[in-house]
Order: sequence, then structure tokens, then C-alpha cells
Amino acid sequence: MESALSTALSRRTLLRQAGIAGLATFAAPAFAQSTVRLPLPGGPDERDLTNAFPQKATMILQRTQPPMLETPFEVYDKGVFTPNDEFFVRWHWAVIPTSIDVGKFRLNVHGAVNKPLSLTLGDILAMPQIEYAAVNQCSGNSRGFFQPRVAGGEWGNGAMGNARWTGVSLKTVLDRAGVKAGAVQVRLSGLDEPVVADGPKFIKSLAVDHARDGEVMLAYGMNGQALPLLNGFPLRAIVPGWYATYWMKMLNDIEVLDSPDTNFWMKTAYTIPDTPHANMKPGETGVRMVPINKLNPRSFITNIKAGATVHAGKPLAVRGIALGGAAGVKRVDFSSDGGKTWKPAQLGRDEGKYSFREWRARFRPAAKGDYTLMARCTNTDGDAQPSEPNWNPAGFMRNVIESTQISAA
Ligand SMILES: Nc1nc2c(c(=O)[nH]1)N[C@H]1C(S)=C(S)[C@@H](COP(=O)(O)O)O[C@H]1N2
Ligand SMILES: [Mo]
Repeated sequence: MESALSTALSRRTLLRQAGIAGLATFAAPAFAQSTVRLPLPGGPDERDLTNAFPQKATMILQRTQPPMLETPFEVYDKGVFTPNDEFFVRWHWAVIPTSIDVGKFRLNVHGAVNKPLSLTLGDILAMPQIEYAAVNQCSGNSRGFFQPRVAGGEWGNGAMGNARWTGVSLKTVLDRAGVKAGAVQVRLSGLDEPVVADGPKFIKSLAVDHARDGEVMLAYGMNGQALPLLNGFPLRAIVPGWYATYWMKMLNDIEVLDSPDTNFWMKTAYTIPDTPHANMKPGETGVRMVPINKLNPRSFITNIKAGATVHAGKPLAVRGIALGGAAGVKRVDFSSDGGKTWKPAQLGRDEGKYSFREWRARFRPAAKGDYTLMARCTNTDGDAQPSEPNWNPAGFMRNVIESTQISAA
């Protein structure tokens, strides 16, 4: 792994990757190759598939500019790591560099620090390396299932992915700069720019203690390769256990702040009701809103599609993936009778608490008829998936025990 990684991430490879990206263009209209069924309560049921984006295989096209590409759900059945070329893509603004000169790239660290830094990729590659698996999930993943429907990217369940990330801890970089006493937040920004002059640049901040927890990573490696351009080449933030909105891509600027960040993306956008599972009633007023933060546990059946017909009397192997969110997966329970009875599923290899975890269960549909299969994840903090779906006006943090209807014949 060590040598594969250093090869994958050598300066030459980084350069070659940047070259490939430079040749490709995602500004050209992506063409629809074919369509996929993605049934959502408010429609549409059909989505275009595209392979017109650089370093990306066939993806569900949510939007061309800025690019929003969803991972086809079958990908999650292939294993707990999401391949880089099938990893979802989400950007807020369409002015995104189509190539990066890795020789000229600098990560600037400034603000409330003793010593401002301007780091090359070589400087960063020379720092102590850390590595772990973590799920990157968009705040709006599964938004298309909200009822009543809410505005925004109408994602199915494919705005999430798990990768093994390699890089340096943000703490290493901050310690080198020397954070001044009285600093409160660390603001991250990347190379993308608003398309309109008065548009607010996409920037996000973390509390200083969080930024210095040793886990928050500046990643240059993703599943042993350099990051695809659209996933933030050459460097992005990994904030394990937290929603993807903080995982700044093409990260080139870190500003240590001595007062709380009140920019649009922290104060107005990406806020959730400060209630369990960010749940509120449509139309409810006076709800306290806070910046979105930790991921919740979720689980999915990946090998059986809704509407499938199986053999009555024969054992059926069911498998899927789970994420614990801000804590590890403690258990996954499986039900074949719509949640009346549950039994523990068998957990697959532990790839780390922030990773997807495989689970497996078996059941025998004894009689012909309909069955409702369900999986419920509980994390090591004791949080479990709710049986009723949450709701909030921005369509964030969708969570419910998912069910898959099948029939035995
Ligand atoms: N520079 C930059 N970083 C960004 C964003 C962005 O618009 N610009 N979007 C964030 C959001 S909301 C998401 S969901 C993730 C998506 O990560 P991915 O495209 O690698 O899947 O990137 C995050 N980092
Ligand atoms: Mo997102």
C-alpha cells in the first residue's frame, strides 16, 4: 500500500493527472446516454445517465453546470469502498478550474496565526501521513424522498460515498503556522468561484478545537489514487463523521478567524432545526436553527431491488451497507415482516468507525406473498435510525428505516 500510494501520488503522477483533466472539459453540455429509473415521490421517475465527465464512469446526471452527478445505487453492492470514478460529485458554483498546475499550486494559511504559510504540494507530501476510511455524504442526500417535497437537488440515495483517504492532519498544518490564542474558527476555501460577481463564494468554517482534533484531514489520496478533479484535486478537506458540506474541495486557503464566521454558507445556508434528527413539522415556526454537523446512522439493502420476486420456501441472502455516522456501526438489525420482528444481521469487516460497513442476513419466505424487508442501524453512541422519516424545509439529513417490498412466488 505504502509504495502503491507513493507511486500514485508522486509529483509526476499528480502532473499527469492534471494534464488529463486539462484536456477534458466538463463545461461542454453533457449528453444523455440512456436513462435510469429513480422513482421519487414527486417524480421524475427517469433520470439521464452520462459518461461525459472527466475521470467519471456512468453517472446519474442531476445537473451539468455546476456539475451534480449521482452514484448509481448498484455501485454500493460492489463493496464498501466507492470507486473514484463512480463517486458522486457536487459543486455550488460553475467556475471550477479544468486543470491544475501542481507546480504552481499553493495552500495558504493565514489570519490569526504566528507564521503565515504558503505550502507547495511537495511540502504537504513531506508531512506525516495519516489514512482512514470515511463516508462523504451530502446534507441533501435522499432529498427527493421528502414529503412534502422540498426545493433543492432532488437526489436519490446516491449522494454518498466511502473512500480510504490519505493526507495530513489539519492539526499538523495549523501547528506549523501556530494558531494564536483567541482564535475561534478555521475557514476553508477552494479554487472554485461564483458565476456572478455578487454571489457568495463557497467557504466553510470549523471550530478551532474540531480543526485541531488530529482527525480532520487535508487529503491528496483517495482509494490509493490522486483525487479526481471533480472530487477536489489536488487537495480536499475530510471531516470524518460530519456532512460533506465541510469537506472543502480544491482547498487552497485556510484562514484562522478570531470571531465566528457569519458568511452566507455558515449562517443562512446549511442550517438545520436543532432537534433530534433535525426534524420539524412543515410550516412550524420559531424553530432554533444551527449549522448542520454530524452524520446520523443509516443502512441500506443493496442486493435486492424493490418489486423483486423471489422463490417461496427458499432461503434468501440479503446484504447491504450501513454507516454509523459520527460513531461506529454497533449493530444492524434486519426485519422481513415490516418491522414487527427483528434479528441481528452479521456485520462484515470493520474498516474503521467512519467507514461503510457491510452487513448480511438470511431469511426464508416460507409462504407465497408480499414481504417488507427492513434494515436498522444503531451506532456505538446508541443512536438508531428512526421509524418515521424526518422533515425540514431544506431537505437535509433524510433518515428513516428503509424498506424494500418484495414478493415470494
Ligand atoms: N470547493 C468546494 N468544495 C465543496 C463544495 C463546493 O461547492 N466547492 N461542495 C461541498 C458539498 S455540499 C458536498 S456534498 C461535497 C461533495 O463532494 P464530492 O463532489 O467529492 O462528492 O463537496 C463539498 N465541498
Ligand atoms: Mo452537499
